[in-house]
Amino acid sequence: MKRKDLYLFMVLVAITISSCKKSSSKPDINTEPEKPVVVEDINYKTVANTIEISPELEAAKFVWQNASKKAVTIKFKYTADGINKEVLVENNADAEGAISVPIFGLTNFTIVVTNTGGKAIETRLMGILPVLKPEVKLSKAGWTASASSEINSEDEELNGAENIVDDVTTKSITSPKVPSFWQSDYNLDPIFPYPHWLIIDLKKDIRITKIGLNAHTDGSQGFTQFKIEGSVDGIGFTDIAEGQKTFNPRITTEQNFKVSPATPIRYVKITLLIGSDYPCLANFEAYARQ
Ligand SMILES: [Ca+2]
Repeated sequence: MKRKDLYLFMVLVAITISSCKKSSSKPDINTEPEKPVVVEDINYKTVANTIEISPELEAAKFVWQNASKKAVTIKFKYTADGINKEVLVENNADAEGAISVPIFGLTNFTIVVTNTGGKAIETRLMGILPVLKPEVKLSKAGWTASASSEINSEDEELNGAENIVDDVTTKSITSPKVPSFWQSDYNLDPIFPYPHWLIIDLKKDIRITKIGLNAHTDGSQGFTQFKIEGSVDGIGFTDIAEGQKTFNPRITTEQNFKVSPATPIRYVKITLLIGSDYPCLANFEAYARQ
């Protein structure tokens, strides 16, 4: 064999051996030993199956049975006042357990049960409307109100914002035949523009459920569209009535609007969006469950 041929022969042999090596290599085998399966006591499931919910006055009551008295941990997760909350019953071995969770409206709970120290969980979903206190009209004693503008001069008329938080029967000092009312400033030129607003200070945080508004006796001096906002500090306001509302300025009896603030609030803001050039409002009321 010539040197060149010998060289080619050697290369071919090398390639063959190399490819043989590859084809004969064994596949990887996972030799890690299997972890032993720990079967958890099913007491957490047994307890979860006994949980019952019932309504109480501004609360949800939960009861459960734990005949074995082996400790369980139960988590009640829910949302209230727009905040995710959790009530934890830890390491509980009561044969008959019970807990009341304060709520103020329809509430959905996610209940998670584990053996104390265990890893397996059992979940239950339950919703309930608590027993609610009766809705009552609040006393306005001490309440104050301010406005984006007002007519409040002895030389003209006394139609300041405070006239919406006096008693609904109180007459206007400068127009004694009609109930007292607020009016936006009509002296500016051009006229003071929309939106106009009124802020009522309830002086303490209240979970109000409804407001009432009475129009001024002159239906041509009113507004038709407005929005209702609430605040805890008088600075940051958020919608509490799901958007724009319609008001009839020709109805002097109380017109009611449901509100649902995420938390108890101290300030209510009425923002007038559409209406006559210098609108009036005679009265404001608020309601809560007490
Ligand atoms: Ca009034």
